[in-house]
Amino acid sequence: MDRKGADAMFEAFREGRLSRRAFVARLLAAGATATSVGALLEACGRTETAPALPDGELGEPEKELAIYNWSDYIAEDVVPAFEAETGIRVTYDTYESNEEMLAKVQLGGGAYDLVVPSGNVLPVLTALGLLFPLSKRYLTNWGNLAPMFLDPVFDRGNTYGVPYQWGTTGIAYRKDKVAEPPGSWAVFHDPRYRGKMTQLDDVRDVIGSWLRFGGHSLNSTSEAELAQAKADAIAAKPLLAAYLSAPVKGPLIAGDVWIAQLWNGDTAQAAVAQPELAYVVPKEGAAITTDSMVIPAKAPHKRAAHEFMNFVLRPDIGAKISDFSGYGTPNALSVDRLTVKLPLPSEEDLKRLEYAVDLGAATELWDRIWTEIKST
Ligand code: N2P
Repeated sequence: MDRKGADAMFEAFREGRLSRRAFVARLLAAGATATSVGALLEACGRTETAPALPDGELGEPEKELAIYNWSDYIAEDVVPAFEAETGIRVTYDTYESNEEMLAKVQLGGGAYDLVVPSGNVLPVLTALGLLFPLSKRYLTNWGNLAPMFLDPVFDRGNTYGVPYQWGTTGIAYRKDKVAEPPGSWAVFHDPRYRGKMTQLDDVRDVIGSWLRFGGHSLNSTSEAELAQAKADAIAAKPLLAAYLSAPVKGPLIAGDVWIAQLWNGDTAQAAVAQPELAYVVPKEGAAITTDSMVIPAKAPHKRAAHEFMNFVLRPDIGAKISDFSGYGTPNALSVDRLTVKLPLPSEEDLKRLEYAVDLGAATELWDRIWTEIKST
């Protein structure tokens, strides 16, 4: 192999256009030893760090794919590029909460091939037998994922999910409308901003914020702590214009809402249109979330879903998605390509951030409290 050929091959491998298997085969054919191949893989940042996944054979990719994802969570040109490259026709629907998605997946027998639950919801789907285990053989770009996103507590061995994007829950605010940056969840008790504030329409984020405000874990199952969080949420309610998730971007941009509990990425998207928007993670701490791509057990196009997952795992595609969404990429090879730099969370960041986990039997108590908060 000449120098130019070798360079092109390395580039193709790094970009994810050449599979690990093909790359290794070509290196060996060119006379490389197993040890030097290992060293090269390491140098390319594509070593296998994840535990072994199941590896079922799924045949040829189907010609269709139905994706159900959070709203405003993908760059516009990603799906058309995937369709053009693979000839797979994609239908793409969106949701605003995990609960909305869960309800559809529970009801719909095979309506969707790929959905994107948050870390705390993935175990719920698996416990209900609603997910199909990944087939690693089709995820040739798997090695691009940063180690911190592998083998998460909510999906041991990455059996079901491919990390898609990560983000935090904080406070979006209009610099031109508020006296000082709202550095505490207490701002939602501040009568100066009556009617100009919103919290997310999200059971985990709202109750979680008030738990953190009270100095507790946002995964608390203590009745006393939850009772206090409920009281704090209800005290904030008369000051709120609404419980509103991603669609709050419009009112924030227009100036109808000044302070919103919101996710970092959606805030960044709104800030493109409204430079007066800023984002803060309150001092009491907040949620960090990884959303993962998973395949429903009844999905009719499982092989096509794997094709899409592998496409997203490409460094260029991962960067494109984050550049649009404002959320972080779990792809170690995408981070450097971002136009707006969003580094992986540091140790320091992680001290104030907490992952929501599945609440198990306490889910019912949380749901009851949420219903009471919303109906008060
Ligand atoms: C995209 C919202 C996805 C973030 N609009 C929720 N974790």
